[in-house]
Amino acid sequence: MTETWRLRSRFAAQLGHMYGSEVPAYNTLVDVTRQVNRDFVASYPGLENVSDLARISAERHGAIRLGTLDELRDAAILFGGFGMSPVGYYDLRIANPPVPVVSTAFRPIDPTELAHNPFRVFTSVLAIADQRFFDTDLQRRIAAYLRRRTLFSPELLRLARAAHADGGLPEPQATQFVDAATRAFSLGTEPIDATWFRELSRISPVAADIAGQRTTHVNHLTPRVLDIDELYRRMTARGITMIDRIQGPPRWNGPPLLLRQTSFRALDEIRRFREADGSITDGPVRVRFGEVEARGIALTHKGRDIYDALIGCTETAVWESAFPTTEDGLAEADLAYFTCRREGSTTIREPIVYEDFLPASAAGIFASNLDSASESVSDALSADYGQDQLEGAIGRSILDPFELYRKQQDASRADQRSDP
Ligand code: OOG
Ligand code: NI
Repeated sequence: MTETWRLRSRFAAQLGHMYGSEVPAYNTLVDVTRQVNRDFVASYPGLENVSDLARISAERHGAIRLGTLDELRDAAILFGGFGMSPVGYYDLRIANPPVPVVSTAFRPIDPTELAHNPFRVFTSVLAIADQRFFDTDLQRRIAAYLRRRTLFSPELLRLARAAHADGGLPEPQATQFVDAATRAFSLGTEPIDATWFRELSRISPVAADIAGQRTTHVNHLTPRVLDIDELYRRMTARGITMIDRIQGPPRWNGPPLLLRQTSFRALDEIRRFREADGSITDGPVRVRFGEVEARGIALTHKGRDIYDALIGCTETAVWESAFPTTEDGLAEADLAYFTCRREGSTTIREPIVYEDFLPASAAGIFASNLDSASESVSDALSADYGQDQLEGAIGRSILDPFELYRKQQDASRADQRSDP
């Protein structure tokens, strides 16, 4: 029996292998990330207490984009087979700039499972029925196009259900499951309908990426780096043009908070198109990119409110006056989550690493990697794509990240008290 977490780490590794062959700059990014992490750990002995380098080196998040709530339901079944549950609801339609999607992230939630392999996938669904982005005629045509495609085969979903029910799969099903799941996210090779794709691209590049072709694909795969400023410098020194900034707070004189991310645009990928006259042509499509992230402490609601109020601010001094610059200070002010552990007669406090995403960075990452600047938004009434609708499609609730961190913190405190 291959246990769930082993299926998950094989899936993450195989996706990385596939993505690296599709987007070679990803391999460079992973190499540089590994070097930066090694150098960082070498210069800060004792870091193993904060997070484990082996976990960090294997750590990735992927991003995928789906067309419908039915496709989301199938994705939830697929990821369920890898022990990944939906956590967090992100409405990127109200982000700045607006993106016509709503999202959740599938990830392991149990601390032991996270320690084994924390693979997570940011999963977005096109808000087709939202009139602010798409008029009625286009909505109808997008929906008709998407109805005719199947992203995840019945056989793949059957394996996922079995893996979920049994906590893993025996061979050869385990290999079949991982292979088929990986293939479901490979870049399509069938010719793209040129007229349809170009029409959608003019209205919404995100819609073209999602609903302009018969398959989905990994949009990016993101390694975790311990010093993102250093990574940014080294990638730039290698001649790779990064987006103009690192999303998130500036580097400051305190512990890393939540998430900082940056990215570079992948090169054009040559895809085949079927023109209106039936001829096949080659053309560039440029939607995939390389992203990298640094993860810090999970903030409480109280901490997050301060963070959100400051997020546009790049002045280190402002951050340092709004937040305590030590872990002790953050803990005492109830701004961040920690677990505690007894070692001999002393209690050691450890920050809980943020495992989730941020709507502002997510929208920024979407937008910074599109050809045209932004989506056109009218002020027509918004169709609802609330959390409850996503939950209805998936058939289970979407977990609240704050609750997960709080429970983890409470559980470690309760262990302390019951320890003799
Ligand atoms: C997802 C963007 C969100 C992140 O790291 O915030 C994301 C996408 O581009 O599809 O991956
Ligand atoms: Ni990402």
